[in-house]
Amino acid sequence: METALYSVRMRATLQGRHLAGAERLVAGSSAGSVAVALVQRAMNCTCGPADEIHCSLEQVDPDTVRCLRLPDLHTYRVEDWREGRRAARSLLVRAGVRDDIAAEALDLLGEGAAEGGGVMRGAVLMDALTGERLEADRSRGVRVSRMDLSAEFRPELARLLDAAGLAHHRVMEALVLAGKVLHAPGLVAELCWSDDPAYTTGYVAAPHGGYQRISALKPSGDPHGGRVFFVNRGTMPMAELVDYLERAPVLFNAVGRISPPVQWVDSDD
Ligand code: WAQ
Ligand code: MG
Repeated sequence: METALYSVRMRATLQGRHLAGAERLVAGSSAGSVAVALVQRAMNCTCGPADEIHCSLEQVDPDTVRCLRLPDLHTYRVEDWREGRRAARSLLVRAGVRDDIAAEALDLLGEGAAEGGGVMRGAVLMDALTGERLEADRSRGVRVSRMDLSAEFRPELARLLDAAGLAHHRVMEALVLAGKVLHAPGLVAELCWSDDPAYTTGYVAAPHGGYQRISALKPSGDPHGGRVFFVNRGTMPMAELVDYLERAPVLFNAVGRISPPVQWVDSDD
């Protein structure tokens, strides 16, 4: 690759409370318009408008970019958020998270994982076997950035998601974020649902399971949400893992399999 790339990051707050954030990795020629679009999104936020918006652009050496393939996408339909959380718990256990730790993590996101019960700007980093929280700052958490779809691949993925009835921008963004997270060494699983009160679908991502959507992980109207990255602490120093998540540039240029939705069935395996 010969063109310069820019990491574009936006975060917006209202009275100090996290409202929205976004991260892109784009060619210099489109960095300006992408930055404007992210700032506009923060201004139009349904729970806003924000009273403080930070947008930063940083050049990234194109020779350091890894090109990767997106995970397979699955969708499980559940009756309600309670069944959704049971589904998430079993998918986390399947991925290698201890059962009681999975349950604790679900409660933690449900209550608000930041100090004082608010929504964190980034993710909780949790030991998959002890439940210990490893992130340095419990309000900021670990913020994954420097990942995106390649410019050539973006329209193709948009078409495929659209055909699958998944045109919402949240799906594409979460798929890209989970794609980067799943390539982190020592990463066992990711649990996520949005802090947007109107968006109840969430997911469990895992290296073998892929991006596993669950139609409801919280009741409609609930403003809590967040992410938990479960890690196997023996695999690599945590500082290196965090450095990969926050700094290593990754572009996706290939799609995984997109499966049609299926009903979740509880099982005891
Ligand atoms: N790095 C780490 N954590 C993040 C990041 C990031 N770049 N961005 C957001 N978070 C955390 C933060 O705590 C947010 O409060 C929380 O995740 C939720 O962020 O397939 O929209 O942007 O239908 O609200 C998932 C399902 C949607 C999509 C997730 O998350 C689908 C979503 P949001
Ligand atoms: Mg949000």
